[in-house]
Amino acid sequence: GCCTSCARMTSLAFSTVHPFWVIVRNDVMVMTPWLSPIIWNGTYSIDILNEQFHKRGGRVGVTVFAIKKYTVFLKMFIETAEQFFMVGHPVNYYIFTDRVNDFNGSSVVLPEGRKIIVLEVPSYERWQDVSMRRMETIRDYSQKLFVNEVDYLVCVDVDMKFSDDVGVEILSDLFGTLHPGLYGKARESFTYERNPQSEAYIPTDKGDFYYAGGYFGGKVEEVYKLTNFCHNAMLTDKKKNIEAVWHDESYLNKYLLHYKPTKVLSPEYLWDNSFGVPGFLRRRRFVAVPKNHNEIRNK
Ligand code: 2GW
Ligand code: MN
Repeated sequence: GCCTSCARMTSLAFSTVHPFWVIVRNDVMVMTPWLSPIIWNGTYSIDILNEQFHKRGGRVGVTVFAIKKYTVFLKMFIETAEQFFMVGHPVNYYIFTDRVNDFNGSSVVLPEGRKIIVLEVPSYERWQDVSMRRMETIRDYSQKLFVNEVDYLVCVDVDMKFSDDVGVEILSDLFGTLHPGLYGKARESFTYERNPQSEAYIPTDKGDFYYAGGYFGGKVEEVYKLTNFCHNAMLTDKKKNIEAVWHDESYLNKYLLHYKPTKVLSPEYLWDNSFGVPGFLRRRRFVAVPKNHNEIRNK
């Protein structure tokens, strides 16, 4: 705690005096100016949230893309997700790949209610297209598949592993995640697209947060709207021979500036150990797997 009275309040709250959880983080922002919670360890009770979610019978889908050599990341991703992701809740893993034979789903045994669905997609020559076309694919499958099977979608990068709990506390109509590299940095230094001709353009005096391309989600209908916007914006730019500086991430940031997320995930949910472990980071729930860029990125 910051002072003795905070410390006392905390211990009182956890004793018998008051039944409610007390939000005790004073080192980080726990709410946006538009009153969406920012999710950090210590700001919620997972027991209450699990009970609520269970009563409503929510279903969660995860989308992950493993194109070309990126199939090597799937095993670690799934195995650690089974340890930490939405434990005790139904989950559909939607694995999009061009190498359906690379992933032997039978090697991972999933408990009832959790399953892997492998979906074949074309691979693009340019890696920028591999990354950006995820928006189009998620949009299309939202309409033709996800909407019939799940309530929420969690759309993430595959070059990652879970190392601590990620549960229903992240779920909301529309959520984005604070990029670990730009957390706490000045708005002017955010790597938004700065070309006014681009659909992803954000001027230097605008922008709430810098959100990460590798972790967003929400209700299927909201994810449909987000991915539809991003894909169409990319196509409009492409006609003008423009490609935003950080590809899909730039368009995502533009969308979330105008359609404010109803929850924001702290960098606990998307960390890279090359940034060290700052004091505010009490948990590292989902971390980047170091990759040999030359080896993995060249076909
Ligand atoms: C190949 C060469 C160079 C870069 C990416 C790829 C590649 C990516 C690939 O051969 N196969 C593949 O399946 N991918 C998918 O795209 C995979 O799901 C991967 O996690 C995702 C993004 O590529 P990644 O993880 O190598 O790039 P990061 O970690 O720098 O991603 C951030 O920036 C991207 C835009 O440049 C995206 O916004 C991404 O969501 C961000 O996390
Ligand atoms: Mn990545």
